[in-house]
Amino acid sequence: MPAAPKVFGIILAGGEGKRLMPLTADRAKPAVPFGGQYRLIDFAISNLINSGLRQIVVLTQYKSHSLDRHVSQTWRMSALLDSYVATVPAQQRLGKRWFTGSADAILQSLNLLNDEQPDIVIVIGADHVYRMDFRQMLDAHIASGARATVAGIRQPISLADQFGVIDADENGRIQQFLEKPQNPEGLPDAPHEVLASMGNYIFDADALIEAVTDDGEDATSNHDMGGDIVPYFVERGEAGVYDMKHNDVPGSNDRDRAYWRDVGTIDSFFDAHMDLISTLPVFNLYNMAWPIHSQTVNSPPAKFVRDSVGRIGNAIDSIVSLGSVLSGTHLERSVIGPWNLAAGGSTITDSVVFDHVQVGQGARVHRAILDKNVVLADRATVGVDRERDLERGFTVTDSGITVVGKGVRIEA
Ligand code: ADQ
Repeated sequence: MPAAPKVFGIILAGGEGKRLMPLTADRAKPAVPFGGQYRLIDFAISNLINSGLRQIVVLTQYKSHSLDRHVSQTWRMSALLDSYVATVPAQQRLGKRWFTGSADAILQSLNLLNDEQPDIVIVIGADHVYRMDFRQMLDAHIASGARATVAGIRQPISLADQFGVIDADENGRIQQFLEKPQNPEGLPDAPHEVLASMGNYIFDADALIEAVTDDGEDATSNHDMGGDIVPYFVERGEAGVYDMKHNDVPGSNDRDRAYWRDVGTIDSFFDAHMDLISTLPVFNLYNMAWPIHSQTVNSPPAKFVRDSVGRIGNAIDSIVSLGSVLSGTHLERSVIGPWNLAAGGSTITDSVVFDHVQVGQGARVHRAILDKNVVLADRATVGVDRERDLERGFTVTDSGITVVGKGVRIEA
């Protein structure tokens, strides 16, 4: 490995995100808005950029238009410095087929590696909220001599069936990797936890090319990074683990160091929003030593005013994005995206509101997620009566979060 290896970033962003429906009915999961003014993919790209990467591709497939538009508008880099964040759609380079899995997405994109000739490839997902300094993982990868390194983080054993579960020896070599197991063993020092794969990997470039090429010839494979490629390296004794507990991101504190949330379900997506708004947030958006970048929209500031009859517009324990106007509205424990308009006497509590939503006079929103362009008529309610929300065709989770899809009008 050269002293200063050339590193290339691949973000896997083609998955469907079925468990986030209806928020993914019309957009790819990495394009789902998060935290008012971000899209989920901004966390992955910001982490790579802050880690010094300058050549990054985003492999897209499912309903990629808004993802493509967001990345190309937000992440313009300098052609002069040969820096780019480029979306690359499925191009059917190896026959008339879409990406059959995340490993196939890389196999079908090997032309990108042939063009750039990197020494190292960092491959990450696009559906998590976290900060991570990949330079530290890269140093560990090189020092270990492993050809593939998987980032791991401790998670409750009850969630093991959503993750790849890592069993490593004392030197960090992975002995066993089980993708989404039903009944795994807990860790020796913590029986109620497992070491979960974060879906972030570092490979020696030649090893990755060999692995996805071999995998492409295996008719029994699902062509999945977690299910097939990681086990391929484990079988050869060439896979190491990088424990996220060692990752010390500049500017992080004891509360948000090693914060990581998979926001693949409505409940976890909602909970991650609540993590943003507590007074001492467990995920701190205001850490400017490791900024999370997003599109800078040319919008006026958020505004809080009394309505025509003097009702006060206010917000407590909330985030309100640019362009939103709260006129006589009481807002509490909520995250409000750009360009929303809420009218007098309305209340919005414990909720997540995307953008361009209108909330009428006296309307009430509680424990709800409202997608773009939702309209609540005057005195309409949502999230207050579970049965009524189900009757109206809204998604309601077991924990009682109501989700209203894009453009729906809710009558009183
Ligand atoms: P999952 O998240 O369930 O588990 P997957 O659905 O493959 O795995 O998604 C991983 C990433 O790949 C996502 O960003 C997704 O958008 C992308 N992706 C999926 N299919 C794709 C395709 N056909 N083309 C392009 N991109 C695609 C994974 C790992 C687990 C790990 C968890 C952590 O498999 O081992 O524990 O991530 O959340």
